[in-house]
Amino acid sequence: MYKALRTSHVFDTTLKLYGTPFYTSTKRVAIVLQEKHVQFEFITIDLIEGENKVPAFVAKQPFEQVPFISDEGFILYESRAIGCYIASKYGVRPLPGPHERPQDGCVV
Ligand SMILES: N[C@@H](CCC(=O)N[C@@H](CS)C(=O)NCC(=O)O)C(=O)O
Repeated sequence: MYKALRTSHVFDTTLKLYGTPFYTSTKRVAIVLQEKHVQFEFITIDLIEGENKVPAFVAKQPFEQVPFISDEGFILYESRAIGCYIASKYGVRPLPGPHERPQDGCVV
């Protein structure tokens, strides 16, 4: 019972990358994640099948594009902004800047 209660309060904190393999902007994000040694789950979105048009996707990414990330509930799109965020949050030497929170420095 105790274990069940505890596990029901465990949230999945793995960073998720939603993208389409072989697309440049998706690869850009994956490369930064690899370079910064960030574990992530890759969720393939089939653009040909229109998986970016379904309500569950649009609720997360209203412009219906990949890539985007979900990091502990924080959703960010635009591959260059994502790269900046990852480098700021997970880099050994974070990027310099006036922002205290990584997400504040990535507004596009
Ligand atoms: N500037 C964006 C470009 C994103 C983009 O153009 N994504 C394309 C695939 S590479 C897409 O999702 N297209 C689907 C659509 O627009 O319906 C970025 O760098 O992330």
